[in-house]
Amino acid sequence: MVLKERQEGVLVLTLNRPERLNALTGELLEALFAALEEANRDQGVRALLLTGAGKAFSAGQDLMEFGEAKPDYEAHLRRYNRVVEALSALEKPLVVAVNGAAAGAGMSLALWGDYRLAATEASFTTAFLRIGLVPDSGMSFLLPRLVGLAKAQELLHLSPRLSAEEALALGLVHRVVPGERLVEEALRQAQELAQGPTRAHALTRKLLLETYRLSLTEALALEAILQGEAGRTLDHEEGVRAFREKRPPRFQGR
Ligand code: LHQ
Repeated sequence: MVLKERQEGVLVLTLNRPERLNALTGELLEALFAALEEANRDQGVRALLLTGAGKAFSAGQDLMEFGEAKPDYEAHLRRYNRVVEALSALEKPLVVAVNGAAAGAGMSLALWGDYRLAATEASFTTAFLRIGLVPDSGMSFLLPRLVGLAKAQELLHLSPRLSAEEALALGLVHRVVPGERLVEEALRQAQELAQGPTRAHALTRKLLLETYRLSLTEALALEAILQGEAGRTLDHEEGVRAFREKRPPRFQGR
Protein backbone atom coordinates (compact mmCIF):
# COMPACT_ATOMS: atom_id res chain seq x y z
CA MET A 1 0.00 0.00 0.00
CA VAL A 2 2.88 2.35 0.82
CA LEU A 3 6.28 1.62 -0.72
CA LYS A 4 9.29 2.58 1.38
CA GLU A 5 12.69 3.11 -0.15
CA ARG A 6 15.82 4.59 1.44
CA GLN A 7 18.02 6.77 -0.76
CA GLU A 8 20.83 7.75 1.60
CA GLY A 9 19.28 10.10 4.18
CA VAL A 10 15.97 10.33 2.33
CA LEU A 11 13.01 8.03 2.90
CA VAL A 12 10.85 7.87 -0.21
CA LEU A 13 7.23 6.95 0.53
CA THR A 14 5.05 6.05 -2.46
CA LEU A 15 1.28 5.70 -2.17
CA ASN A 16 0.79 2.47 -4.04
CA ARG A 17 -2.73 1.64 -5.16
CA PRO A 18 -2.28 2.81 -8.76
CA GLU A 19 -5.26 0.74 -10.00
CA ARG A 20 -7.50 2.97 -7.81
CA LEU A 21 -5.68 6.29 -8.32
CA ASN A 22 -4.09 5.75 -4.88
CA ALA A 23 -7.47 6.37 -3.26
CA LEU A 24 -7.16 6.25 0.52
CA THR A 25 -8.48 3.31 2.54
CA GLY A 26 -8.22 2.61 6.26
CA GLU A 27 -5.49 0.11 5.50
CA LEU A 28 -3.46 2.57 3.41
CA LEU A 29 -3.80 5.23 6.09
CA GLU A 30 -2.57 2.78 8.76
CA ALA A 31 0.44 1.96 6.57
CA LEU A 32 1.19 5.63 5.98
CA PHE A 33 0.89 6.43 9.69
CA ALA A 34 3.25 3.57 10.61
CA ALA A 35 5.79 4.69 7.98
CA LEU A 36 5.72 8.30 9.23
CA GLU A 37 6.13 7.26 12.87
CA GLU A 38 9.03 4.98 11.99
CA ALA A 39 10.69 7.67 9.87
CA ASN A 40 10.39 10.17 12.70
CA ARG A 41 12.16 7.81 15.11
CA ASP A 42 14.91 6.78 12.66
CA GLN A 43 17.90 9.13 13.13
CA GLY A 44 19.25 8.06 9.74
CA VAL A 45 16.22 9.54 7.96
CA ARG A 46 16.83 13.28 7.55
CA ALA A 47 14.21 14.12 4.92
CA LEU A 48 11.13 12.48 3.41
CA LEU A 49 9.72 12.41 -0.07
CA LEU A 50 6.05 11.53 -0.60
CA THR A 51 4.69 10.70 -4.05
CA GLY A 52 2.15 8.44 -5.76
CA ALA A 53 2.53 5.41 -8.03
CA GLY A 54 0.95 5.46 -11.48
CA LYS A 55 -1.00 8.30 -13.03
CA ALA A 56 -2.50 9.90 -9.91
CA PHE A 57 -1.07 11.26 -6.66
CA SER A 58 -4.23 10.36 -4.73
CA ALA A 59 -7.97 10.61 -5.45
CA GLY A 60 -8.67 11.08 -1.72
CA GLN A 61 -10.96 8.81 0.26
CA ASP A 62 -11.74 5.59 -1.64
CA LEU A 63 -15.42 6.10 -2.31
CA MET A 64 -15.87 2.35 -2.90
CA GLU A 65 -14.35 1.32 0.43
CA PHE A 66 -17.56 1.09 2.38
CA GLY A 67 -19.81 -0.42 -0.32
CA GLU A 68 -23.44 0.24 0.52
CA ALA A 69 -22.71 0.64 4.23
CA LYS A 70 -23.19 4.05 5.84
CA PRO A 71 -20.01 4.50 7.81
CA ASP A 72 -19.56 6.79 10.77
CA TYR A 73 -17.32 9.40 9.16
CA GLU A 74 -16.52 11.02 12.48
CA ALA A 75 -14.99 7.76 13.64
CA HIS A 76 -13.33 7.10 10.27
CA LEU A 77 -11.69 10.53 10.38
CA ARG A 78 -9.66 9.45 13.41
CA ARG A 79 -7.54 7.46 10.96
CA TYR A 80 -7.00 10.55 8.83
CA ASN A 81 -6.34 12.76 11.78
CA ARG A 82 -3.61 10.48 13.10
CA VAL A 83 -1.85 10.75 9.74
CA VAL A 84 -2.26 14.53 9.61
CA GLU A 85 -0.98 14.92 13.18
CA ALA A 86 2.01 12.74 12.23
CA LEU A 87 2.67 14.89 9.15
CA SER A 88 2.45 18.11 11.12
CA ALA A 89 4.67 16.73 13.91
CA LEU A 90 7.29 15.36 11.52
CA GLU A 91 10.75 16.34 12.73
CA LYS A 92 12.30 16.24 9.26
CA PRO A 93 11.58 18.24 6.13
CA LEU A 94 8.98 16.73 3.80
CA VAL A 95 9.11 17.08 0.02
CA VAL A 96 5.95 16.15 -1.87
CA ALA A 97 6.02 15.25 -5.56
CA VAL A 98 2.51 15.47 -6.99
CA ASN A 99 2.69 13.18 -10.00
CA GLY A 100 -0.96 13.39 -11.14
CA ALA A 101 -4.44 14.14 -9.82
CA ALA A 102 -4.67 15.15 -6.15
CA ALA A 103 -8.28 15.28 -4.91
CA GLY A 104 -9.99 15.66 -1.54
CA ALA A 105 -7.90 14.24 1.27
CA GLY A 106 -5.30 13.36 -1.38
CA MET A 107 -4.86 17.08 -1.99
CA SER A 108 -4.68 17.66 1.78
CA LEU A 109 -1.82 15.18 2.09
CA ALA A 110 0.06 16.96 -0.70
CA LEU A 111 -0.28 20.34 1.01
CA TRP A 112 1.49 19.15 4.16
CA GLY A 113 4.80 19.07 2.25
CA ASP A 114 7.31 21.79 3.14
CA TYR A 115 8.41 21.86 -0.48
CA ARG A 116 5.92 20.79 -3.13
CA LEU A 117 6.68 19.95 -6.72
CA ALA A 118 4.07 19.05 -9.30
CA ALA A 119 4.37 17.30 -12.63
CA THR A 120 3.13 19.34 -15.59
CA GLU A 121 0.17 16.94 -15.88
CA ALA A 122 -0.77 17.10 -12.16
CA SER A 123 -4.12 18.55 -11.12
CA PHE A 124 -5.70 19.66 -7.86
CA THR A 125 -9.30 19.67 -6.71
CA THR A 126 -10.67 19.96 -3.22
CA ALA A 127 -13.59 17.67 -4.23
CA PHE A 128 -15.27 17.58 -0.80
CA LEU A 129 -18.26 19.81 -1.58
CA ARG A 130 -18.85 18.02 -4.91
CA ILE A 131 -19.95 15.00 -2.91
CA GLY A 132 -21.71 16.94 -0.16
CA LEU A 133 -18.91 16.84 2.40
CA VAL A 134 -16.91 19.44 4.28
CA PRO A 135 -13.13 19.82 4.01
CA ASP A 136 -11.20 17.47 6.28
CA SER A 137 -7.72 16.06 6.87
CA GLY A 138 -6.50 19.53 7.79
CA MET A 139 -7.69 21.18 4.58
CA SER A 140 -9.79 23.80 6.41
CA PHE A 141 -6.71 24.68 8.50
CA LEU A 142 -4.05 24.71 5.80
CA LEU A 143 -5.77 25.93 2.64
CA PRO A 144 -6.72 29.46 3.84
CA ARG A 145 -3.25 29.81 5.33
CA LEU A 146 -1.62 28.91 2.01
CA VAL A 147 -3.85 30.82 -0.42
CA GLY A 148 -5.84 33.28 1.74
CA LEU A 149 -9.49 33.12 2.73
CA ALA A 150 -10.96 34.39 -0.56
CA LYS A 151 -9.23 31.76 -2.71
CA ALA A 152 -9.95 29.05 -0.16
CA GLN A 153 -13.64 29.94 -0.34
CA GLU A 154 -13.54 29.57 -4.13
CA LEU A 155 -11.50 26.36 -4.14
CA LEU A 156 -13.79 24.75 -1.57
CA HIS A 157 -17.24 25.97 -2.59
CA LEU A 158 -16.75 25.73 -6.37
CA SER A 159 -14.15 22.94 -6.33
CA PRO A 160 -12.55 23.70 -9.70
CA ARG A 161 -9.93 21.33 -11.07
CA LEU A 162 -6.69 23.33 -11.13
CA SER A 163 -3.80 22.61 -13.46
CA ALA A 164 -0.26 22.42 -12.11
CA GLU A 165 0.46 25.91 -13.47
CA GLU A 166 -2.63 27.33 -11.73
CA ALA A 167 -1.58 25.61 -8.51
CA LEU A 168 1.86 27.18 -8.89
CA ALA A 169 0.39 30.65 -9.39
CA LEU A 170 -1.63 30.23 -6.18
CA GLY A 171 1.31 28.96 -4.15
CA LEU A 172 -0.18 25.50 -3.69
CA VAL A 173 3.05 24.14 -5.15
CA HIS A 174 6.50 25.66 -5.35
CA ARG A 175 7.65 24.27 -8.69
CA VAL A 176 6.29 22.52 -11.79
CA VAL A 177 8.51 20.10 -13.71
CA PRO A 178 7.92 17.70 -16.61
CA GLY A 179 6.51 14.39 -15.34
CA GLU A 180 9.48 12.33 -16.48
CA ARG A 181 11.82 14.47 -14.31
CA LEU A 182 9.54 14.86 -11.30
CA VAL A 183 10.87 12.18 -8.98
CA GLU A 184 14.49 12.86 -9.92
CA GLU A 185 14.09 16.58 -9.16
CA ALA A 186 12.12 15.93 -5.96
CA LEU A 187 14.76 13.47 -4.80
CA ARG A 188 17.56 15.94 -5.54
CA GLN A 189 15.73 18.53 -3.43
CA ALA A 190 15.06 16.04 -0.62
CA GLN A 191 18.71 14.96 -0.63
CA GLU A 192 19.81 18.58 -0.31
CA LEU A 193 17.45 19.02 2.64
CA ALA A 194 18.67 15.73 4.15
CA GLN A 195 22.14 17.28 4.39
CA GLY A 196 20.78 20.31 6.20
CA PRO A 197 20.53 21.18 9.90
CA THR A 198 17.72 18.70 10.59
CA ARG A 199 16.82 20.02 14.03
CA ALA A 200 16.49 23.60 12.71
CA HIS A 201 14.24 22.31 9.89
CA ALA A 202 12.07 20.50 12.45
CA LEU A 203 11.81 23.59 14.66
CA THR A 204 11.04 25.82 11.66
CA ARG A 205 8.17 23.51 10.63
CA LYS A 206 6.89 23.79 14.17
CA LEU A 207 7.13 27.58 14.22
CA LEU A 208 5.39 28.02 10.87
CA LEU A 209 2.45 25.90 11.98
CA GLU A 210 2.20 27.14 15.57
CA THR A 211 2.56 30.88 15.08
CA TYR A 212 -0.73 31.09 13.18
CA ARG A 213 -2.68 30.54 16.33
CA LEU A 214 -0.50 32.73 18.56
CA SER A 215 -0.42 36.43 19.34
CA LEU A 216 2.74 38.33 18.37
CA THR A 217 3.96 38.25 21.97
CA GLU A 218 3.42 34.48 22.16
CA ALA A 219 5.06 33.96 18.76
CA LEU A 220 8.12 35.94 19.85
CA ALA A 221 8.33 33.85 23.02
CA LEU A 222 8.13 30.60 21.05
CA GLU A 223 10.78 31.82 18.58
CA ALA A 224 13.07 32.56 21.50
CA ILE A 225 12.57 29.11 23.07
CA LEU A 226 13.12 27.26 19.78
CA GLN A 227 16.08 29.51 18.88
CA GLY A 228 17.56 28.54 22.24
CA GLU A 229 17.19 24.91 21.24
CA ALA A 230 18.60 25.44 17.73
CA GLY A 231 21.47 27.42 19.23
CA ARG A 232 22.49 24.40 21.31
CA THR A 233 22.82 22.05 18.28
CA LEU A 234 26.13 20.87 16.88
CA ASP A 235 24.83 21.88 13.46
CA HIS A 236 24.62 25.50 14.54
CA GLU A 237 28.22 25.35 15.82
CA GLU A 238 29.27 23.80 12.51
CA GLY A 239 27.28 26.38 10.51
CA VAL A 240 29.05 29.28 12.18
CA ARG A 241 32.46 27.57 12.01
CA ALA A 242 31.99 26.87 8.28
CA PHE A 243 30.94 30.48 7.70
CA ARG A 244 34.06 31.77 9.43
CA GLU A 245 36.28 29.32 7.55
CA LYS A 246 34.57 30.24 4.25
CA ARG A 247 33.64 26.62 3.39
CA PRO A 248 30.35 24.74 2.97
CA PRO A 249 28.99 23.36 6.26
CA ARG A 250 28.90 19.62 7.00
CA PHE A 251 25.72 19.24 9.02
CA GLN A 252 25.08 16.00 10.89
CA GLY A 253 21.49 16.44 11.94
CA ARG A 254 22.39 16.94 15.60
C1 LHQ B 1 -12.18 6.49 -7.55
C2 LHQ B 1 -11.97 7.64 -6.83
C3 LHQ B 1 -12.18 7.64 -5.45
C4 LHQ B 1 -12.74 5.40 -5.66
C5 LHQ B 1 -11.64 8.13 -8.89
N1 LHQ B 1 -12.56 6.47 -4.89
N2 LHQ B 1 -12.59 5.37 -6.98
C6 LHQ B 1 -12.55 11.47 4.32
C7 LHQ B 1 -13.14 10.52 5.22
C8 LHQ B 1 -14.55 10.45 5.37
C9 LHQ B 1 -15.38 10.63 4.45
C10 LHQ B 1 -15.10 10.81 3.09
O1 LHQ B 1 -14.18 11.77 2.71
C11 LHQ B 1 -12.99 11.96 3.18
C12 LHQ B 1 -12.12 12.84 2.46
C13 LHQ B 1 -12.15 12.83 0.95
O2 LHQ B 1 -11.16 12.61 0.35
S1 LHQ B 1 -13.63 13.19 0.19
C14 LHQ B 1 -13.20 13.28 -1.51
C15 LHQ B 1 -13.10 11.94 -2.16
N3 LHQ B 1 -12.56 12.06 -3.50
C16 LHQ B 1 -13.27 12.49 -4.53
O3 LHQ B 1 -14.43 12.81 -4.46
C17 LHQ B 1 -12.54 12.53 -5.85
C18 LHQ B 1 -13.30 11.74 -6.91
N4 LHQ B 1 -12.49 11.61 -8.09
C19 LHQ B 1 -12.28 12.58 -8.97
O4 LHQ B 1 -12.68 13.71 -8.82
C20 LHQ B 1 -11.52 12.23 -10.21
O5 LHQ B 1 -11.60 10.84 -10.41
C21 LHQ B 1 -10.02 12.63 -10.13
C22 LHQ B 1 -9.89 14.15 -10.21
C23 LHQ B 1 -9.33 12.13 -8.87
C24 LHQ B 1 -9.26 11.99 -11.32
O6 LHQ B 1 -9.95 12.24 -12.53
P1 LHQ B 1 -9.58 11.40 -13.86
O7 LHQ B 1 -8.10 11.34 -14.02
O8 LHQ B 1 -10.38 12.03 -14.96
O9 LHQ B 1 -10.05 9.92 -13.56
P2 LHQ B 1 -11.57 9.35 -13.55
O10 LHQ B 1 -12.47 10.32 -12.89
O11 LHQ B 1 -11.90 8.87 -14.90
O12 LHQ B 1 -11.39 8.10 -12.55
C25 LHQ B 1 -10.72 6.88 -12.97
C26 LHQ B 1 -11.27 5.74 -12.14
O13 LHQ B 1 -10.93 5.95 -10.76
C27 LHQ B 1 -12.80 5.69 -12.19
O14 LHQ B 1 -13.20 4.33 -12.12
P3 LHQ B 1 -13.61 3.53 -13.45
O15 LHQ B 1 -13.98 2.15 -12.95
O16 LHQ B 1 -14.77 4.27 -14.05
O17 LHQ B 1 -12.41 3.55 -14.34
C28 LHQ B 1 -13.21 6.36 -10.92
O18 LHQ B 1 -14.47 5.97 -10.45
C29 LHQ B 1 -12.11 5.90 -9.96
N5 LHQ B 1 -11.98 6.83 -8.85
N6 LHQ B 1 -11.64 8.65 -7.69
N7 LHQ B 1 -11.97 8.70 -4.65
